[in-house]
Amino acid sequence: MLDSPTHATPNAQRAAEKKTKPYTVGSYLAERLSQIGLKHHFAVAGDYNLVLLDQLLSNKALEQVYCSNELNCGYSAEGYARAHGAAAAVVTFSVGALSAFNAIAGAYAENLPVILISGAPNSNDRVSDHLLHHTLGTDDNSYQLEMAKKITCAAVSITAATDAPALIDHAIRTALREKKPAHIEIACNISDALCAAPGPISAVIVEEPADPETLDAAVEAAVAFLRKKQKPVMLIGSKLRAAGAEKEAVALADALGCSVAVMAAAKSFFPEDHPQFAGIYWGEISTPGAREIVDWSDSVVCIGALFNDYSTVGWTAMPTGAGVLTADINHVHFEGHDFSRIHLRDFLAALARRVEKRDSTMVEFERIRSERPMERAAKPDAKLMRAEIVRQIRPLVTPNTTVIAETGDSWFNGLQLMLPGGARFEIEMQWGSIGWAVPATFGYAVGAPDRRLIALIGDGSFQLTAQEVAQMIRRNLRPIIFLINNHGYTIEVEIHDGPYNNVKNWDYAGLIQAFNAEDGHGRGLRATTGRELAEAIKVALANAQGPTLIECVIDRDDCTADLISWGRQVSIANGRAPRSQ
Ligand code: DPX
Ligand code: MG
Repeated sequence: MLDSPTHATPNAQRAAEKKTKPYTVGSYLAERLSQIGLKHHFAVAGDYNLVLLDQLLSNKALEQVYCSNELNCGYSAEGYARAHGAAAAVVTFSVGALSAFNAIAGAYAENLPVILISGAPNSNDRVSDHLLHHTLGTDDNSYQLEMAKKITCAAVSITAATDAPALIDHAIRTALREKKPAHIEIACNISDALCAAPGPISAVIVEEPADPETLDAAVEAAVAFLRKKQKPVMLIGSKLRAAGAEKEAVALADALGCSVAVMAAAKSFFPEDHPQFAGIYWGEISTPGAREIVDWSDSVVCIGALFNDYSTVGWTAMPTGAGVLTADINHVHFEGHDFSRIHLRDFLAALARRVEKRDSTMVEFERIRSERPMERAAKPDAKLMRAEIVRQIRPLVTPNTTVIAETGDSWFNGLQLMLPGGARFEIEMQWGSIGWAVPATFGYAVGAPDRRLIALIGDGSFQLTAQEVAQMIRRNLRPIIFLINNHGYTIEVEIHDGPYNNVKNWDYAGLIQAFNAEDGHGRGLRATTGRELAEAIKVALANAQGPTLIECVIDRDDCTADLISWGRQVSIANGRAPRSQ
């Protein structure tokens, strides 16, 4: 994990090699990626990046992992960054990079430092009027860089070896600091050109400087704010992980003793087995008691929270007013105060040392808490239903499990799973691009090979990026994919239905056989009853050599109650009439 960087190469032999070995632009980049803790990079070949790929291969601490297309390559890197803290994807110019951009924009929205590296035309062609392949057919090839600037925190183009070290360091440094993607374009004739050797990595892993005086003032003001409150709750949002502040949030919870609710996109960022965990706050579809306790409170400490139309259930549920203290990655504001240039981690830790106990929301939550009724076991040969799928997945979630939930009703199914301490949950809720989950699961599995991965993916989403199951097979990775085949885009059905929400059926189990070809060990199974599902799960758990896909066949409208309620509110929000001028 990058959180505890390996700071790569502390052995004397490599240090000595570094002094003597000549560096090229490509091997410099590889060394930097390795120094920041990466063990893999994802790649799709193309003539503009072949020499670069050779250079990256020359670094034995970094393994090259191949993807079926560049969109999947971007998502795979995004998934790896979730498991490992950061990631890199290497693609070819334009036809490759533009496909990857969807995933890179997703990494921006999801606060993940993914470095997109693209081969680029020969530097001589930059300043000539030559027309080049894989381009728009005009003589201006700057469009890729210009587009990348909109969806990354740093985008650089390297056309001279002497510029490479500074530009590469700038891109990587900015991505790590801001937890956002960066873009590095390298002219194809520059990748193997000699350049300076990398200096100490401490020049690259540099945090935004914080201001200790502002931190003191912010903590002082927050202590005074909380002293006046009797009933605070904490609300954990998805930016908590990007801020590297999960432990500090627990410390603050322990000190305050109040109820702690999480937002859906932050599931698993606060331990669900913590005694103060009060469930998921998500407006009318909150877990039982979570909305009530937030509504009952007199102050909400929002930590890394991100409120959008989805997370507020169509703008129907969002803590507002004088009782809200907003603590963001580098910024805290509340009740007439606004403090920037501080780190959330430091703020939470210092606040935890200073606050007085305020546990009345916990006392009240104990009174009102109720558990959602658990699904009752279905008759073994009854037609398979969604609730039975969730019931059978529950016991699979161990402390070593990561659940990956694709956009669709899989979000709501996944959110219903209870996580024992150590279990993780991944959701791409801000970007919400269907097709994310298969390659993100692949990338996550590469980054965390010892974890059990359970992916919940709808039929419509699966069809976008199904090929990456073949890469799981290629590397003998063992995720279990529950492919929920409800024959359509059910989430859209519940928002607004029409013929466009029907999906062409596939033989999903048969597809795995096709991906296996002559040497794969993937298993594809189809379950239409609870008994078949239980049997398929046994096969999955016994499959030690490859992924298992279990197609779970259910009715088109067999969805969570949460999706129905949420879909209705989102539909109302989408349908608001234009304001008259
Ligand atoms: C769309 C969505 O089958 O899941 O559970 O049946 O809804 P459910 P499926 O995977 O269908 C997904 C579908 C079409 N969203 O319901 S959520 C619009 C959309 C998107 N991303 C991209 N294109 C379209 N979210 C890339
Ligand atoms: Mg579906």
